[in-house]
Amino acid sequence: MAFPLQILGRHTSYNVQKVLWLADELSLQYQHVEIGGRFGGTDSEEFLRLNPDGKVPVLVHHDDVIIESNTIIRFLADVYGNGLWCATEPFQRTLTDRWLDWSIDRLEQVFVSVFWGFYRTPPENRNHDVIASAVSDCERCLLTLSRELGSKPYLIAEHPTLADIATGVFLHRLYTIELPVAFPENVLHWYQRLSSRAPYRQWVMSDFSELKGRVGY
Ligand SMILES: N[C@@H](CCC(=O)N[C@@H](CS)C(=O)NCC(=O)O)C(=O)O
Repeated sequence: MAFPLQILGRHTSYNVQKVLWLADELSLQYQHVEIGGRFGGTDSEEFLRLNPDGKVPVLVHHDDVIIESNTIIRFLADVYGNGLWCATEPFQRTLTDRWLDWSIDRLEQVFVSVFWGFYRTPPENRNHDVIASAVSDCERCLLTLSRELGSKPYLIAEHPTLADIATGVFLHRLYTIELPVAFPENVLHWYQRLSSRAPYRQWVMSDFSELKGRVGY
């Protein structure tokens, strides 16, 4: 029998990690299928029928197909989260939504410049000026997060929400890619708090070394 909940996508993708992290926080039963990257499969007709963009993650929930990582985590939080991961009241909801938007519009952009420019590019092809400028951009984003964290344990509440998932998924790689990226104290403590959560350790802190020097998917 097909699983009512399937998560499709390689676990080394930070976008897939957001979904796996939340699914485990919610103690959901699901089937995880590794697709994309070295596993291939994103250009098959079957997969393109699920996501015409050929990207992971994809969530199959009964007969519904949901794509885009932030849309998927919003959906899971709405259906299974009991209001803990994302509020339903319109104003309260903006407090998580704006971090989800910011994570794509700002943090992911600068993270990708560092991660692809440095980690996924072979040393002889790296452009050090571009990398240095991308690291400064990342550090500015970490300062933004630091200001929001203030003395709070998580971004918008005393407990983690979707805001922490959409942004916190980038921290581990930024902290461990052998390139000095300055972590403000608040952000470091937040990263340590996230690291104490089993789903973060299992998915976000998983080995990503197969991506080193790998310029294609
Ligand atoms: N905005 C999309 C981006 C999806 C995306 O670019 N996924 C990448 C992995 S992070 C992908 O599918 N790459 C092709 C592959 O892994 O084969 C989302 O948030 O889900």
